[in-house]
Amino acid sequence: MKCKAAVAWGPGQPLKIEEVDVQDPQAGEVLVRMVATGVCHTDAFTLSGEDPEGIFPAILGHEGAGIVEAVGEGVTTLKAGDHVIPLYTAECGECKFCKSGKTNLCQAVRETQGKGLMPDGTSRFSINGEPIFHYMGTSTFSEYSVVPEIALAKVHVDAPLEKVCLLGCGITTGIGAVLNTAKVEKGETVAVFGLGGIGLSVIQGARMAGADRIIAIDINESKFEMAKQFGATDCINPKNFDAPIQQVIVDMTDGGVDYSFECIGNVQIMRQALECCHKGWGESIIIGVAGAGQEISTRPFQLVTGRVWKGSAFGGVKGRSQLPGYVEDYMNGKIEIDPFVTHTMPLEQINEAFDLMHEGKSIRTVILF
Ligand code: NAD
Ligand code: AHE
Ligand code: ZN
Ligand code: ZN
Repeated sequence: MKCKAAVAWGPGQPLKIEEVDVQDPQAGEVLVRMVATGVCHTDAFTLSGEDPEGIFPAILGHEGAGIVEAVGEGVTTLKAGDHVIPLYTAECGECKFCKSGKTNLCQAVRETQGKGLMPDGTSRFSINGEPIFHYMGTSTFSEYSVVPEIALAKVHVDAPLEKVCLLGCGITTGIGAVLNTAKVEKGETVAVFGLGGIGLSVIQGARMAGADRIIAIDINESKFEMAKQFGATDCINPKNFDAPIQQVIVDMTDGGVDYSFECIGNVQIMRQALECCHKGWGESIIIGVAGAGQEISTRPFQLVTGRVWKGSAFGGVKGRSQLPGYVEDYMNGKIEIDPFVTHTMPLEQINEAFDLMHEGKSIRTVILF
């Protein structure tokens, strides 16, 4: 079949709307008609050329929701008409990682996914016979995408796909990092660096966990109002202080926070986030994604004296088994999504969504197909 997709032809170039050929789903694969997709900073990161795994030409997008159009041979858990969220972290249930009980990082299709290919080593997308690469196994910036069965979460048929698409990455990542990775407890103190879709979701998660004090940090003060709405108790701009921000936070909190979260992708801020943690027990969770060649550093003494550095991917959430519950938590009012959708637009305007993000004017733009 043919459909419309936004193609990334090369690093730093605007996406171009093209008619692409989409091959039928093969064994174990599913054809999804996309209904909506968010635009996450990671899409911009890969488009910038900073992603060591970034390959072009590709169809980006990994925060989508859609409806199963057709299934390939041997697919048993999904059928045409099912409502689904594509997962960049699959869940096969059988690999060493899935069985470990220690991680959500299923590796069943990760290797080919990182090469922009389906598990059989080929692409389902082409233009004039030339392959176009998949992205994160999801390629949601396309009217139709082919996704492995094990990388689709079946969600409640009544859930509004133009909202729950954001559970395909940003909101789940933030809430999950608090509840699964950090395991924040009632009464604890949290610092959140970066107040985009991820940081605001961390704040939402921290409030759900019952954190007492939630310190929100950003250099764009227009983000503070929404941070407060989600539960931030203090909003600070590092530019307003002479002292390093980690020192400011340590002074504000009688020795440091119990947990901090880096939601920017800046290795200098990752250091600040670690060093604002309380001696003896404070944990810092890295969520932001940093470019090729970037490395983190701190004095080892920071760790010797009990601070802990951790990372979190997709909030530690196992997509097939746990994401349907997140969707239901949205439907029953436990998770907020609507305020995150600051803009909606058709696929043709997708480059404006990237502009809004870079200008700091959006939290999430949702592309409606
Ligand atoms: P975003 O662009 O919407 O938000 C980033 C925020 O950081 C903005 O509010 C910006 O003003 C702020 N910021 C930038 N530089 C700053 C600085 N020096 N000090 C303080 N604040 C600063 O991005 P997003 O979509 O929320 O994504 C955030 C990061 O999380 C990105 O690196 C993204 O790639 C990553 N991410 C990781 C995962 C994961 O599973 N680990 C999932 C989704 C996104
Ligand atoms: N490809 C990059 C790393 C990108 C990255 O860390 N991705 C996160 C999700 S970001 C979603 O917005 C992730 O889940 N990582 C785990 C994984 O298996 O990719 C690089 O540096 O090579
Ligand atoms: Zn993302
Ligand atoms: Zn697995």
